[in-house]
Amino acid sequence: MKSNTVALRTSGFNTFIIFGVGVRNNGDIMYYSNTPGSQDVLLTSNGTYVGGDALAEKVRSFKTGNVTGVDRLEISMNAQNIRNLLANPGPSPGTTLYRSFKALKAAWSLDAVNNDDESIYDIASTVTFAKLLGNIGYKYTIAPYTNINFWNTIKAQINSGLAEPSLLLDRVYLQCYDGGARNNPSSWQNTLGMKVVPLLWVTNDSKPAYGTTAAQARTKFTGWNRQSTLGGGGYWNDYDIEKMGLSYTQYGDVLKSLFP
Ligand SMILES: *[C@@H]1O[C@H](CO)[C@@H](O)[C@H](O)[C@H]1NC(C)=O
Ligand SMILES: *[C@@H]1O[C@H](CO)[C@@H](O)[C@H](O)[C@H]1NC(C)=O
Ligand SMILES: CC(=O)N[C@H]1CO[C@H](CO)[C@@H](O)[C@@H]1O
Repeated sequence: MKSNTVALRTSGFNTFIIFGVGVRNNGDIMYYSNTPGSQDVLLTSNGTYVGGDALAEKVRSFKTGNVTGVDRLEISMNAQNIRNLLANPGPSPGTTLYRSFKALKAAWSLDAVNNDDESIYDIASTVTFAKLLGNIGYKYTIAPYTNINFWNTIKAQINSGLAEPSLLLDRVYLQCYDGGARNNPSSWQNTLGMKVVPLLWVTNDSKPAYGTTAAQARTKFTGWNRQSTLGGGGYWNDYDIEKMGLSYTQYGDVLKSLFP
């Protein structure tokens, strides 16, 4: 909500994951601010977009602004309320849940929904929800830090019967910081049978020990990419880049040069 959108879209990145939205117990979607200086915004109400034109314009500008490298926008969410809503009233196109995601996709010109479940891990509802999103036209991605068996199971079920380039679960972003600091992208790639995109945390004052300068990120991505070819690389998160006075261009250049 507060980010420098021009710097973001002109610094070499091709995908943004907007963190984080959540589904309320009635199926409405909320955009949680997570940062000082902005407030939660209700994005959909009873299946209609109510997040405002200014915010929609801002999000759409990532892909449409004059000079941009961005061709993919994702929203990131957890699994709160999904199991209950899929049990009642269910996954049909008439439900508020379905209509909410359809309305938000149109308003924000979204390409994918990212599942950042870090606690619920319910296989059946996760797979059903991914397929619901696929019916609306979204791609589905995950951002695990642990529990590889869960992710491998849902990946197999979500992509069952599908092949490149039509995979529904088409990207894996792997947290390689904080709880996922010991993750090795190569071993996740072996288990999942698909490429992963490791994420590093930029220099920050929240958990400084996990901070990574652009130069350190280059070293890490290079080492992993040598072990087995990665699907790309990425960072958590843009708020820290601005707060810490870091350079989008420096972090973006690392990705452009290693993953052209
Ligand atoms: C919610 O939307 C549906 C479909 O447009 C409509 O039939 C219903 O009246 C709405 N409910 C409320 C409380 O506005
Ligand atoms: C787009 O941006 C470039 C570089 O800043 C500028 O030269 C050009 O005039 C702009 N085009 C439009 C249509 O605004
Ligand atoms: C690796 C790194 O740059 N970590 C930084 C994270 O943020 C804190 C606070 O500014 C720095 O002290 C660390 O050096």
